Amino acid sequence: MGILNLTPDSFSDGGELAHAADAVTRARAFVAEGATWLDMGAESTRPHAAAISVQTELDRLLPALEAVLGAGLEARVSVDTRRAEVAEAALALGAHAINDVSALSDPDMAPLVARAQVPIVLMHWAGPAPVGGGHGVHYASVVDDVCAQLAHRRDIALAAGIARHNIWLDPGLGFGKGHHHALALTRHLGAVVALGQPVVFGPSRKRFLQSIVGKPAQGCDAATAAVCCVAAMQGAAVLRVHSPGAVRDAARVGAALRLA
Ligand code: HH2
Repeated sequence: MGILNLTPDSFSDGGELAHAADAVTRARAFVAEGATWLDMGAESTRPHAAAISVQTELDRLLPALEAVLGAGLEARVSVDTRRAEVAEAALALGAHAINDVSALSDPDMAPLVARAQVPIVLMHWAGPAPVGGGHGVHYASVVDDVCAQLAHRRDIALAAGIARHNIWLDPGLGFGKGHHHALALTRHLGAVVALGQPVVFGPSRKRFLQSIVGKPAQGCDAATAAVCCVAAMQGAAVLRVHSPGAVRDAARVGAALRLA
């Protein structure tokens, strides 16, 4: 899954896709590199990102989404939003899935997705500290706690009428998790897979990788590929990354190792 951030302020690629045509160019390149999903988001979740209105999110998202959907690419498109109003507009344009980092915080999201019969990613996000932060969030065991909370969100989605196969789970690396939490969730991703839903894994260029390899975000695609291999080996279904070409072979190796 290739990330298309339509934001001026995302932590690794903010401002790169200012026009719909830029999004189409990058989407086409991602598909040529092997991406089968494109994830389009218009609100950054990095620490201290400015809060934006629904209208600003729609204004950034819809022209680019329409252009990407109309480009005839061999890929499906998910929309990264926590707002049902934005999700509804995106689904009306033809988006194929919703990626909700807040796991149904908007009460209108679950009924909307149930009616639309599309996949929704429910991501784990503990506490107020988003990407890169884990300070102040206490876990008895990060793996057990994340699994229990994801299972709970899955049950809420099921009760709202979302089909089981349309509920995808994501441990939410960086969202209320520090370095060691990210490593533990990567090493033990199989526990999330064992919940029985498709698992999305989003380590791309995140701070735990930056600190391991001592490089800024843009220098972390090889490190991203390394952890994606480990995730694929444990059965991750979708790898959400900024550089799908760098990750595709690593994911294939991981998937092959899983069968060895
Ligand atoms: N991470 C980010 C945003 N959305 N969605 C899922 N399902 N999983 C993730 O790990 C995830 C996500 C943060 O990364 P990015 O989109 O690159 O940054 P920003 O939030 O600054 O736009």
